[in-house]
Order: sequence, then C-alpha cells, then structure tokens
Amino acid sequence: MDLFLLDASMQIAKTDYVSFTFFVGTMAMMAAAVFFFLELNNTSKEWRTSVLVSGLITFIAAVHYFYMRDVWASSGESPTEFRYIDWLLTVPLLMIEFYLVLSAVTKVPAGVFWRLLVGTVAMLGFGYAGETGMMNASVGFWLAMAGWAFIIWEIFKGEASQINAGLANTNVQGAYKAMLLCVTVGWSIYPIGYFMGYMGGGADPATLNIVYNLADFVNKIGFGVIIWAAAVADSE
Ligand SMILES: *C/C=C(C)/C=C/C=C(C)/C=C/C1=C(C)CCCC1(C)C
Repeated sequence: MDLFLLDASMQIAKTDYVSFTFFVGTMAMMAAAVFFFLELNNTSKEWRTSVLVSGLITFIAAVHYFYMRDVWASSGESPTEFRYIDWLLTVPLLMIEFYLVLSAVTKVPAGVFWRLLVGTVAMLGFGYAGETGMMNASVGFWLAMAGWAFIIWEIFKGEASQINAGLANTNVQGAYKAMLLCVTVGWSIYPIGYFMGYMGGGADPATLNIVYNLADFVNKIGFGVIIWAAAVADSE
C-alpha cells in the first residue's frame, strides 16, 4: 500500500508507515490545539490557564511533528534532536498542569512544580544521553527511570497528592486521578519504546518512532482532554 507521502526531494509514494504516523500526528496535534484554544470561551477564569496550556502543548508538538516527519522521510533516521526539544518544552508544561489544576481551586506552593521539573529534567536528560550514545543505553535508561519514579512519588505521595486529597472539589479530584493514570500507565509506553529501540537486542528506529508517536497522542491530546472536561464541568 502506497501512502503517497512526499520525501524531501518531493518524490512520491513509498510505503512508509513511520512517516504516516508523523503526518497523522501533525494533523491531530493541530486539530487539538485549535480545539483547546477555541474552548477557552467555555471555561471560567480559574481554569483558563490550564486549558490554554493544553493548547500550547499540542501546538508545540504539531510544529515538531512537521519537522520530525521531514527528518525521517529524508534520512530514515530517528529525529532524536527534535523529539527531545519537543519533550523538553512540553513535558514541563504537562507538569505545570498539576500545579494549575490544583491552583484553580486552592493555594499551591511553587515547590510542587519545581520538584516535578527536577524529575522531568533528569528523566529527559538521561534519556537523551542514552539515545545519542553519550552514555551507555542501559545506564541512561535506568537513570531516566529514576527521574520518572521521582515524579510518580511526588504526585502519588508528595505534597501535590496531599493537597489534592484535602480538596472538596470532585472535578479537580477526578482530573487529578486521570492525570495520575496518564503519567503512570500512559507514560510507560515511552520506556517500552526505548527498550525496544535500544536494549532489546538491536536498534529498530521504525518501531521506536511509531511507539513514541502513539505515546504522544495519548499523553498530549488525552491529557488535554482530561483537563478540558474538568474545566468545562467545573465552569457550569
Ligand atoms: C509529550 C511528551 C511526553 C509526555 C514525553 C514523555 C517522555 C517520557 C515519560 C520518557 C521516559 C523515559 C524513561 C522513563 C526511560 C527511558 C528514557 C525515556 C526518556 C524514554
């Protein structure tokens, strides 16, 4: 089956499922961004920043997907640099969402965000070092896993979770629970992709990129929808 995708020299029609997922990813992220931006009108003032940030996350991803497809289609190599620039911008924004969603209904100390940011930078820094060969792939994997574990600890047991437990707002608590699920179950797709790409006995860049693209779809658009749903419900 030909997917009729242009490569960099404007040559058409090669069967390239990875390019196809980048292509669909660009469209989906764009559509999601437009949706979240327009839905700002349907949300109360306290929730507006959360929904705005969901729009920014998907917008930033759309632009990166556009470039990543190009790199893949013209070289057949993983667009690791664009991938990690995207993650370095969007994952901290996802972490800010925990702060913002709680802040919609109560006062939250900034330390909650800073600890999540530290975990994020460690997770992505070691992941990048492992993927680019600056560090042994397995060592990078386990150090990145430690960063992820730190994030999970903060939102399950740390200050963020205690603030959430003390709230009376079911919309926020419902969203918090769904966001927890994203960061644990949804995010687990990334280390699985990394493992298959770098550790399962031989790098397979095609599988790696398809898995990462699927994970982004769930964890950027899905995550945004969770927040949007809570925002709309709580604004009524
Ligand atoms: C929008 C982009 C998101 C939500 C990206 C999330 C990325 C991760 C959760 C990556 C995690 C990794 C590990 C836990 C270990 C192996 C290396 C990584 C960076 C793939």
